[in-house]
Amino acid sequence: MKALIIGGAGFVGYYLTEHLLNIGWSVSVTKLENELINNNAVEQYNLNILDQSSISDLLHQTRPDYIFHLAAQSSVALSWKNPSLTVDVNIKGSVNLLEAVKELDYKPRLLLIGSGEEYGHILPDETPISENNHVRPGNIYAATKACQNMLGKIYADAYQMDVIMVRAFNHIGPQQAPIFVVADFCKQVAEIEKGLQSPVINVGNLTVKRDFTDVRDVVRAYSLLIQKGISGETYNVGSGKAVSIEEILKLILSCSNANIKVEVDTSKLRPTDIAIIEADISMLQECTGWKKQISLPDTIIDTLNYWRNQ
Ligand code: A2R
Repeated sequence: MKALIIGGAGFVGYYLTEHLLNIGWSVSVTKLENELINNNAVEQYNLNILDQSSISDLLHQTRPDYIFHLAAQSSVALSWKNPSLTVDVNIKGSVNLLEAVKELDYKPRLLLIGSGEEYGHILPDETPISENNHVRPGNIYAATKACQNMLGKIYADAYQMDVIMVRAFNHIGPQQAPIFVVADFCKQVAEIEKGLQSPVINVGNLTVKRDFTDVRDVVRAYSLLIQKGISGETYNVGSGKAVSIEEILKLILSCSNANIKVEVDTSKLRPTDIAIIEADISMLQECTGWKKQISLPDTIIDTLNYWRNQ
């Protein structure tokens, strides 16, 4: 199988590349010109998805069976600061890709990666949240991903294209940027252990519950969905079980011998935190048989060890 990963230099791109190579696929990846991918086993191409003709040229050159669209402006915080860039990359970039695929003389399968953030303001009786729930995006990043999802469905229906959409919930693991909670806590603990930070860990709202999955399990779900998913459908990808940030913190602290005090940093509190976000993953499981393989404590120890080695 020939796979093309658009946006392969990011957090998920690294793990998806490794997984696809492991299952014996031939893999091409795109990256931005200033990004680096240290992997000689893949073909690498520079691509900015805002340039539609470059996407077409690349697709004609590589003729992939499967296309994973990971390229995005993926930060919620940056989406508030730079909404135009977020709209350009996440909506216009996706349309450019859909148009380029539409013009091909064959039909590759395309997986569009969206986000659990699209559901936004989830009501208490909507948990665990299923794919046919209302989407009420609460930030600009989420709105652009909801739009990408709608566009994917429109192209699948209007042009009989083979497009599958996912909504991914929180994914975690080694190498994730410390703007995300688990990486942030693990980095702080590792720095405290090395004496680089005073023995106080700064935290935000500990009571909220989120649905965390190891990124290595997430990319397995993506490769199963691109093979078995039904065109035009959306699938949640998550663990199906929400845990509180407090439980996560306790797990991380239990992996360290350091004596660490917990302090609330008000700058980490968000005004509109939703109490619980938990995915209904029955569609994913019925379609692919996917089950998570890596437990939360194992992910946490791997992530902590990653930061200890930095
Ligand atoms: O923003 P950068 O410099 O980190 O580059 C990101 C890249 N990217 C682009 N690629 C092509 N054309 C563009 N105009 C463009 N703008 C940004 O896409 C980065 O290398 C990659 C996305 O990777 P991450 O930001 O690390 O996201 P992650 O965690 O791998 O998530 C993959 C997908 C995204 O669609 C997320 O929104 C979704 O899963 O959760």
